[in-house]
Amino acid sequence: MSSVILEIKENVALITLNRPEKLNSFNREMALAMQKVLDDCYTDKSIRCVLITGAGKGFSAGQDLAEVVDSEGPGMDTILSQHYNPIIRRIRNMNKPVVAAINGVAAGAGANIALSCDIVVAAETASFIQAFSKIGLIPDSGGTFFLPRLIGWQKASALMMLGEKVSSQQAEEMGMIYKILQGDNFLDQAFAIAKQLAEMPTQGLLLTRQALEASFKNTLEEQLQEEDRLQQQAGNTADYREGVKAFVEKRKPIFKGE
Ligand code: LHQ
Repeated sequence: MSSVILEIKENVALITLNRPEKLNSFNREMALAMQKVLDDCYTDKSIRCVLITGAGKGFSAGQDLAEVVDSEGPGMDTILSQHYNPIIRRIRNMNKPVVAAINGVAAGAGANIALSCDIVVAAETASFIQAFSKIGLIPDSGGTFFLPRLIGWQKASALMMLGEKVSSQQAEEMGMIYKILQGDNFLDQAFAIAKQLAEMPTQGLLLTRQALEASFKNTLEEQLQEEDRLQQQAGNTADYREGVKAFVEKRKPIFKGE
């Protein structure tokens, strides 16, 4: 069985991290498989939303620690540049929205891969751990970028230094994730969100991501100009024309992601 499974249905790509006996921790093979699957999602025009989840009881426990103590395993000089950074870049540059469905514990790089997604939803039993400090490492996979922006510097600093486990309820309260999906049909509910996004104007969603990213480095004046520039691009899409036309004609729009 592959360590990363890709299933495509109803224009949604469901990516399942699949080493459940190791809490879906990443070894080199799995990191490269994840990159390949993300590339496939990028190039497949029929896919309009990507949904990432984990098999079994966890989402991902981050790096497979057995691999880093193996003398044959990848060295510290390659793990980030060859394994995790390419995954984070692929998620952030994905040409469709990316949703993380956190089904259980998300630790280390597993937690930060989750936080790099556009929307993060979690099961009631999920949890998040910046586990790096406990083994003498710094948070990676974009964690030092995303976490302070999501929950503020102080909380990020404490969670990263103490390595405390955060429940999905705490994560929702502090704004680390979008929300908890209550009940036992967690993946179905997460899939429904992904399907909703897959039916929306994809280009507008991507331009929204771009505007949000730009806002962290811009002044208000620069951001107003950026919104103007991006809105003109959005206004040039076929989906915008369809959205307005459907509203005026009092019917449901049919968006094509163009
Ligand atoms: C694991 C792992 C794991 C292998 C559970 N590896 N087997 C970047 C640069 C370079 C080097 C290193 O890494 C990085 C990026 C990183 O991600 S660093 C952070 C690495 N991750 C961690 O430190 C987390 C380690 N895991 C844990 O602390 C716990 O497993 C958590 C809190 C995630 C879950 O605890 P439990 O729910 O109690 O599960 P468990 O500990 O019993 O784990 C279940 C099995 O999974 C167990 O195997 P076993 O054969 O004993 O049943 C664990 O050994 C295995 N596993 N995490 N990262």
